[in-house]
Amino acid sequence: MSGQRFLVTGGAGFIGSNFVHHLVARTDATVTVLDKFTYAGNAASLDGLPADRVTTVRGDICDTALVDALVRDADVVVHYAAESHNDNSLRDPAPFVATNLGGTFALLEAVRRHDRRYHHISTDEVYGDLALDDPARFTERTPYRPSSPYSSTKAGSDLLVRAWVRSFGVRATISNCSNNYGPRQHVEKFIPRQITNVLCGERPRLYGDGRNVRDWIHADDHSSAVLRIIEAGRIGETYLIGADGERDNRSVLEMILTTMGESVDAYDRVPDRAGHDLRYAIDGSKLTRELGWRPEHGDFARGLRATIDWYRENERWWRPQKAATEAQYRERELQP
Ligand code: NAD
Ligand code: TDX
Repeated sequence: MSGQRFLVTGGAGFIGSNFVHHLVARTDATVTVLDKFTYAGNAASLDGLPADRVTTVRGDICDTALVDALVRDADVVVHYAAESHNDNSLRDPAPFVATNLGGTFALLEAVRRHDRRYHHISTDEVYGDLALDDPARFTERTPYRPSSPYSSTKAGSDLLVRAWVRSFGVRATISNCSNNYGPRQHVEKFIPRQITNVLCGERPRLYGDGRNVRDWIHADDHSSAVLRIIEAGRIGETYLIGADGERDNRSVLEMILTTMGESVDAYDRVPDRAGHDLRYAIDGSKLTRELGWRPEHGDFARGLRATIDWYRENERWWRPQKAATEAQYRERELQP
């Protein structure tokens, strides 16, 4: 792994930027970030990184000429770039199809041409959802059953990767991770939305009855798992990444409120998300068994406190996005 050149797509987003920081801290790799800087990309997320090791290119993963040149100059490609928000995909699926499917296709063709190692970042949402009272969890063998435009385009992108491995011998691995939390997550997402609502004096918003369960993992743990897979994962394999962090949305919201010194019921219930997945749950035992990976941030209450502190201390990072994000949510709440 020494001295390798990484191309990280979506490296100005929440999880991609976490991985770039992780890579710089834990390896001697050099990194090129390819990011379109959509509403979700934030240059400040890459602040403090050494200029002699990290280069940022503003561009689209659907731009085949640009992608070809950048892939040619890399040893390893790690593909994070995506349209990532379910609610947005319900309002306008078009960019999800273009970026998540078209962009992955462009990258796969380039890694095929140049025979580069490729790691594909995906989500547990490709497996659909589980019943609240079902003891089952997702494994690498669970059939694909995505629900939303977002998750169906991620599922399609995973299938492209599998086909390129089998048909063209592309050296790829795939990881499907559960819900991430931590610093630098866009304020459209559940946890940062509620934290910043409280900081702005706005009431948090819970969809439906709040019984939906998400399996939370700290973004630092996601990054260490991805690096481990790149170092030691078997080509062609899929690895699920999770940290046994199942919690229902209402409990998470109540934890945010109490941690921030608010009354436990100081939130509003708003109309449910269309097609809202009930429960996600990851069985991550393959990754532990095969590659010896374990999460280091298993204490959710502690991770949440640190995340709340980060949003308190980094208002300059999130404030510019807050008003526009909430304006879009207000439109959604007004829809019949
Ligand atoms: P994000 O929305 O915070 O960041 C996405 C980044 O991709 C942004 O910087 C954006 O500018 C960039 N981007 C979007 N379209 C692009 C394009 N056409 N070309 C180049 N760059 C483009 O997303 P995130 O939450 O950091 O998610 C990153 C990846 O991890 C996604 O592939 C997502 O499916 C996956 N994932 C996310 C979670 C989660 O909980 N957030 C969980 C599992 C997997
Ligand atoms: O205001 C809200 N109120 C609310 O109750 C918002 C924004 C969300 N929710 C609920 C919906 C979900 O059940 O909270 C849960 C989490 O919502 P999101 O943060 O939108 O995440 P989710 O839809 O679970 O998808 C996330 O995890 C899997 C990421 O956005 C995806 O990119 C990832 O693949």
